[in-house]
Amino acid sequence: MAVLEILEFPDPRLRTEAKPLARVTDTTRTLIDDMLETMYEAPGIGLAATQVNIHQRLLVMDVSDEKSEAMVFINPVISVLDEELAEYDEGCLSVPGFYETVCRPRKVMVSALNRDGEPFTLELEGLAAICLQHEVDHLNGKLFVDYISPLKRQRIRKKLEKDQRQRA
Ligand code: QAP
Ligand code: CO
Repeated sequence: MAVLEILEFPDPRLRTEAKPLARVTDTTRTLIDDMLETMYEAPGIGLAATQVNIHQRLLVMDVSDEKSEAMVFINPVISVLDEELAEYDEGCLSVPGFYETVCRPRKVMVSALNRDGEPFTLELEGLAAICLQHEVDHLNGKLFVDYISPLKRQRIRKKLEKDQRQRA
């Protein structure tokens, strides 16, 4: 297992649209295990392959308190079950140190493949529904900062660019 490097906003590679996986292989499962280790180590509740510069439609999350309920979604497809929106102060491992309120549908259905390549369908609400939508956005090259004001986004960009320069 390995902890992978996480891309940070405004890295243009975060804007890449991920491609569906044609099949789920041992290589996929190694990537899943590395992504879970990377997420738990951060620590975070969700991580999309895009964030570790792998442009495949794959994400992991664990919204449980005990951090004992790893979920894996390969080629996920979301449909909205309830148009009612829920507000949440979202963060992102690719936007470290910043949290902003985002509104998203509160209840969704997701169809995906599991780590064995078998299809499943699940209804999610609460934090799991929010997190899943946030992670699927990553696979489409979208970030939570795209939902906030351009002024706030610019402020975040400047601060992270400065942090990244100081580290380099
Ligand atoms: C996405 O985000 C999410 O700024 C997952 O300094 C978050 O795991 C979806 C993290 C909230 C819905 C609601 C963020 C860790 C982790 C930071 C994360 C940080 C350290 C974010
Ligand atoms: Co994120």
